[in-house]
Amino acid sequence: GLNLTNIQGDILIGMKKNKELFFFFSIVDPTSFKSQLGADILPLITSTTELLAVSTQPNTLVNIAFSQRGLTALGITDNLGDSLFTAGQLNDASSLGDTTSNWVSEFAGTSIDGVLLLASDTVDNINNTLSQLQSTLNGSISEVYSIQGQARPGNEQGHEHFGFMDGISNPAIDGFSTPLPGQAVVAPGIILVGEQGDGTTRPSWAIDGSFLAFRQLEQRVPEFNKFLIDNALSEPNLTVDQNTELLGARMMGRWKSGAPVDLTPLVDDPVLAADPQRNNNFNYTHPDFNLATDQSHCPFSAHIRKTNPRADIGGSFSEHIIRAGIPYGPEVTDAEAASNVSSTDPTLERGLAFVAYQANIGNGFAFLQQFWANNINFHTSSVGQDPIIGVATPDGPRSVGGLDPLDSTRDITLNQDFVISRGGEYFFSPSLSAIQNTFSA
Ligand code: N7H
Repeated sequence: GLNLTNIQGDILIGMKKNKELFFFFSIVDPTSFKSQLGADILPLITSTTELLAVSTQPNTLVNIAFSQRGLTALGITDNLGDSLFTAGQLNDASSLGDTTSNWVSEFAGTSIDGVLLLASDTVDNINNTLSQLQSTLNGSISEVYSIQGQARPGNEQGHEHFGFMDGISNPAIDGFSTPLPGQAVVAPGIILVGEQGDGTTRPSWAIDGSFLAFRQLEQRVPEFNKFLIDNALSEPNLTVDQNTELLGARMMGRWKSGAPVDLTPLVDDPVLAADPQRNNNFNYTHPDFNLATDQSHCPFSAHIRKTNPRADIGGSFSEHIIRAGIPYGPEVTDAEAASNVSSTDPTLERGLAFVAYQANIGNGFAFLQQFWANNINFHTSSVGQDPIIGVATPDGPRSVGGLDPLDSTRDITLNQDFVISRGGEYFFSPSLSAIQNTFSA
């Protein structure tokens, strides 16, 4: 079995708190930082074992990860064997389809050495732990940038800013978690470096670490809502509101409740959505159904089908990630809702603080974004990009096929992108023993 006391908690099961702070830092004094990391910070790092039992969870959960720049600052010269990590995310921006003028300057700069992830039920708890860490570190690191993530309020808890329930589908790790019906099962080495299934040569200390792909993904919610209204579908037995919801559900592959359109194509089913035995138990095949041509249940371009094509590509493949993101930013204001336009006030920016773990970034997050979501010919010629996370090319607006169940040959043109990358960074989340023996030594 896996050494769960050695693996940082966020990787396999997610910290899953209502508040999470991403504190991006630069290392100012490597020598002091190293001794503080081993002596004072390491005891605060939450392992998978601690996270698994509510009774052993501290008030504030803490994880830490380092960029290549951070490794270099600490004098760690071993090659981790992941070229995208080594080069940093800014060098990957054009492959990902990003417009770097949209990047926040701190991600486009070169001073981020690492990130602290602090998660808790309250922002007060997080701030107390952060003050404690900062007084311990006594100036050996400095803040470059931070993002305060928070679950949405009330009934929207667990839903991202477009309104869809998130966090339903992640792969199960072979030998660690019992798969729910329909859940993909992957070898541990797809997520954890150095474990069975990781085909790359790594320094021995890197075992049980994982690469963390962080992305600040802005969501233009009023514009998304307006687009759904303007392009509402025309299923005969549905109301205009239901046809509006249907378009969003087909773009996502799930209803806002989380119910998969593959199982309930024309009406939402909140009971199905809430049932973990059923809400992920589909693979786009149906009896007497042509998997290669039939989009009546789920469009080929739907976000969840693009990013996890299940039986479309044979059901067993290694391009999987574990997602552990959280929304950031406030709710849509009345003024934004009335104008159908996102405010330019930076304090009103909202989106997803996206976190993906994998043992190989080029086979994980970057693969899903570049070769599946952004690729108009995946998994079938000319289906168009992922309508949620695809990116318009300079040639103009993009169109997406298969969204209209009454006419699957019809393309719907997206007048703009509703998710805008504000950049990010690639990090390595080391095991607790590596923090002790390699990062602190
Ligand atoms: Fe996506 N969303 O809320 O709209 N995502 N995602 N994602 N996503 C998923 O099944 C969303 C993004 C994946 O196993 C759901 O748990 C938003 C990126 C994968 O069937 C919802 C953004 C990448 C899955 C969203 C965003 C992915 C998935 C359904 C950006 C990778 C699992 C809930 C702002 C490159 C698919 C669920 C499966 C599911 C949303 C980004 C990947 C609702 C808003 C960048 C692999």
